[in-house]
Amino acid sequence: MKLAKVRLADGSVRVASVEDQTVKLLDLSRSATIRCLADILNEADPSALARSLIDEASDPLPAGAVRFLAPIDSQEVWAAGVTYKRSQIARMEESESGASHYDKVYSAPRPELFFKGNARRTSGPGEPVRVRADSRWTVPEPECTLVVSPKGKLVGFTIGNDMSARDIEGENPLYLPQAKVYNQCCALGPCVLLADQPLDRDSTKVKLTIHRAGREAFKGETHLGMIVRGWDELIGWLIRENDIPDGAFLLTGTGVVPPDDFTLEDGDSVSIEITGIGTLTNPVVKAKSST
Ligand code: DO4
Ligand code: MG
Repeated sequence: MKLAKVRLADGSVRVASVEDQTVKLLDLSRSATIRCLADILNEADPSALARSLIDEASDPLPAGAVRFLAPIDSQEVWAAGVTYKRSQIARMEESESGASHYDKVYSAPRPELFFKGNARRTSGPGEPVRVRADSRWTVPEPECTLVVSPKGKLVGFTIGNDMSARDIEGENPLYLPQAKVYNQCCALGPCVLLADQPLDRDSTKVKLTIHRAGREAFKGETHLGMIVRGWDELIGWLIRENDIPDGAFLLTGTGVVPPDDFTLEDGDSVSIEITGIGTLTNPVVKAKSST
């Protein structure tokens, strides 16, 4: 079952189930305690609860009749890094001073985890993702994203874009937070595939396509079987001495890296498709540098 946050033509925001391009609205007023999508995701059995809240009185809608929003409420967004060999190699090349850190973290027991943002910094489908005005080299990172409950349970999967200023990160590893966390630095969506339908990692593809002026500027793909870490392993490290009272989204790292002479430009369009979840597409914005 897939759940989403959607905006209807009248402007109202609703939680919905999505199946075969058909959207069924949920009626949250039937529950005294459920106010948003996160409340459903954080319950013991999100599928059963969502099914019980489907509003049979309202007609199912075609997916094209609603606007999909980022499926986030008050959760934090975290990200894992260097979980694919491809990312380890790219990072070692980009950073002379930090190369050995990237080499070690790929195989160390403790993964790289960093805070990526919150709802305010996160774009939904169709909303812009940003290239920092002070970056000359920024790429999207297409990442399978775990939806984690406050108790650390894997409750679902969505698609994430971990926008990354590779020049800022490469100049000095201590600049990582600025390379990774800024306005519109992350995109999530279009829906959450509930985890009671587990993803088969080897057959789940992650595809990245970047369009520029109507033409394909980059295309690449990987599959989840290439990730060196397990989902429970990553979540276990995330919640170690670190409460997530509202739950969290955990991006699991990138295995698709455009060539080093490629940077996103204002007006590009980034699409990330993950088998079984859907496609997340965002336009790219970059303000002119004031420096
Ligand atoms: O170490 C820098 C970030 C790595 C990352 O974001 C990734 O591998 O996806
Ligand atoms: Mg990443």
